[in-house]
Order: sequence, then structure tokens, then C-alpha cells
Amino acid sequence: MTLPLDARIYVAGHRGMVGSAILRHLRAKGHVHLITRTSQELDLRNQQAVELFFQQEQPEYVFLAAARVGGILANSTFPADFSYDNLSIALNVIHAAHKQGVKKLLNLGSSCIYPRLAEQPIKEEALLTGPLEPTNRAYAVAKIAAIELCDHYRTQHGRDFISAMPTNLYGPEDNYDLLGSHVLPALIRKMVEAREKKLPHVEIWGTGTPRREFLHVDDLAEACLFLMERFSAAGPINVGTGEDISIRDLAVLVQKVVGFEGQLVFDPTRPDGTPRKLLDVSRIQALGWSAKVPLEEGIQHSVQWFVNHRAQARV
Ligand code: GFB
Repeated sequence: MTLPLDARIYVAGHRGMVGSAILRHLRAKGHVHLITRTSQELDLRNQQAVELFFQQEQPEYVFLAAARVGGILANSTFPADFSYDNLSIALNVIHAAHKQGVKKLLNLGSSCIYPRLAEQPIKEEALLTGPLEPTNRAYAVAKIAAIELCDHYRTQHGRDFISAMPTNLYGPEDNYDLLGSHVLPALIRKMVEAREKKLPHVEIWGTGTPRREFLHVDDLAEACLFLMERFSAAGPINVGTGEDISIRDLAVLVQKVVGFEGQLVFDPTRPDGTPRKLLDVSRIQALGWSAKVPLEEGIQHSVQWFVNHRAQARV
């Protein structure tokens, strides 16, 4: 099916990296009835406020991209916040969507829902087959609960609520705060600033041996609309590039793009996290979607975005 261009579409989390990319993509496609609220206007952790909002706005389609997100340090430092915020956001939005009779909801999760040592590349069936990665267990359990909730509303009430599981993401509106961010924006910021200050080295957390897959957020936004229009089934569906890279090689790539000529110093006292998180993307590819933005090109755009938006970026 194709989403009508005048369909009432609510993008929850529209100021974040994922939500803003989905909003850009929907606008570019010509959608004219896009509903948004900032977290100051609507606290999605407040069930009453969420239900009142759904009654007033009556969205027909919902992209649930609102979440408390962060990198390995933020996740392992604030597990109660990651747990409470993400559970309550998912509970309130998914339940209100059911009560209001929303036609379709797409719930955004993350590749960290899968077991720490899942067979690689990770198939959707690996969910709940083994222990989680401790550093992001709080976030992962909240995201697994959201998938389960969508599936229970499908089973018990016939709701068409689907769950997309993206791999590690990067792109415009990313978080460049070095304590809360993910690895790629952190490396970009560290290397740009080291180049400008002519610093002798840049510190990379961990051993550099973990491997990660990186999907540009514009690719994810396109995949979300694609899935909203063509995927209706229980369980997670992976969204990724199907290729991964070691943190060491990623750092060398960022160093090349930024033009930083100093040393890369690895700090093994910092956590490595999951050894590898490569998604099996054969299911979404079989539906006809695949990622397009090459990693080096995406990094070049992100370096430029960071330099151009440093004043107002989340640093
Ligand atoms: O991106 P990241 O913070 O999260 O870390 P995860 C990925 C790898 O990069 C880890 C290393 O091995 C880090 O030790 N790394 C090296 C760095 N230098 C840095 C640095 O300066 N900053 C950061 N942040 N990492 C996240 C989950 O896990 O994956 C989230 O915590 C989410 O909840 C996300 O699921 C997709 O990839 O390990």
C-alpha cells in the first residue's frame, strides 16, 4: 500500500537524528499532514498527556522514533534512566495508538536487542536466544518489551504495529557530546578538534577490535517508509548495510577523511562492549530495499555537517 500524501502521520521524536530524518524524507515525498511535538510540548512518559494528544490529533500512522539513546558510556552509566524512559515512552505511545485505532505504527528498536554472542550475521530469529550485552542491557530490554507489546496488540487486537531494528546509525542531527555519543560522531569530533588544535594524538576507547555496522540515517528513514508501506508482520525486521568494520579501521577511515595527522592511541581500560553486531539484512532485501549511502561518503557528509553545525549541535 502507499501512504496517502494527506494521511495524518505522527513522527514521535522528530528532533532526534532518526525522527528528523524520517520527517525530511516524508516531506520530500510530498506528505502534507505531519504531526510533531517537542518533548517540552508533550512528555511521552506521561500516559494521560499522551492519550489526550492522540484523542486530539487522531493520527492515522505513527513512526515511534522517540527514545532516550546514547553510546556505550551513557548506557552503562544511566541504566535506570534508559530503562524507565524507553519503557514508558513505548508503553504510552503503543497503547494510545491502539486505543485511538491508529492504522499502522512503526516501532524503532536497535541491534543491541540481540544476544551478545549471537551468530553473525544476526538473524531476527536470534532474539531472546541468549544473554544480552551488559553495557546496554537496560536499553535492550526496553526495546525488546516494545517489540513484544506491538506483537501482543497484533495478536489480541489485530493491530498492524511493526518493529524495525536498525544497526548503529550516524548522520545529520547526531549527538556529538563525547560522554553520551556513539563511536562515529565521537571519532569525528575528536579528530576535527585534534586537527584544529594540532594535538599529537586522539584517544580511542577500547582495543579497537570490536566490529560495528554503520547505516546512514537517511537510508534508515527511507527504509522506515518502505516498511510502513510494505511490511506487516510480527517480530523485528533488521535494517542495515550488511557490512561491518573494526573500530580500529573506522578510526583510520575517519582520520583519512578529516585529515588528522597525529597518532591514534587505544585505551583498553575503556569497555569494548559487544564484540560484533552485524545484522543479517536478507529479509528486508528480499522485500526490495537495500542501503545506498557508502560509509566513506557518509562520513564525509557527517564531518561537513559537524563543522557547519558545531554551534548548535548537541555537543
Ligand atoms: O558506538 P558505541 O558507543 O556503542 O561504541 P555500541 C562502539 C564501540 O566503539 C565500543 C568504541 O567498542 C567503544 O568502546 N569506541 C571507541 C567509542 N572510541 C569511542 C568513543 O570515543 N566513544 C564511544 N561512544 N565509543 C550501542 C548501544 O552500543 O549501540 C546503544 O550502547 C545502541 O544502546 C547502539 O544500541 C546501536 O555500538 O557498543
